Amino acid sequence: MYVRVKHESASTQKLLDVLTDESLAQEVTPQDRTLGRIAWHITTSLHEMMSRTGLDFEAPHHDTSLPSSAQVIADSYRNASEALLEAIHKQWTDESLLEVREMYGEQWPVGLTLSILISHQTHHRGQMTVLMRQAGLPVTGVYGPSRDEWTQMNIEPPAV
Ligand code: NI
Repeated sequence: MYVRVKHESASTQKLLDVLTDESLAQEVTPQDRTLGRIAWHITTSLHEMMSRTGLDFEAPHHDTSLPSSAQVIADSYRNASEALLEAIHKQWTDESLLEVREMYGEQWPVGLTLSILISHQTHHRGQMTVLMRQAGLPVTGVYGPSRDEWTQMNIEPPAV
């Protein structure tokens, strides 16, 4: 599970590292979250969800206002996920994953919360990659190569 969280953090970081300040305003409709808002939501979700399990680590809280700098968002995510991984390593054992905590009015084992954190991040990362395409940014692969990466490998991307 620890390795999985680490891999997911690295995939998210690769996307956050290519955001530009201008791209943060990219939106799909005016009613929906901008690219910057989604990136910040992913970042603050680490502490918002995991602190409910009792895990103690330093990271931006969910009510922290949206930074206007893409670099600040990327660095905040890097620091938050490093702090999260260190806290898991130091504060939990395999048995901790089976302990049940009150989460959003329900009873969830800690391992389930961790799994939902990952799914939640994957969901929003998918939204980010579409907005990143619309903003003209390069997209990195997550579970396989992106179109850009096929091209870098001198392989014809799969037919659309
Ligand atoms: Ni969400």
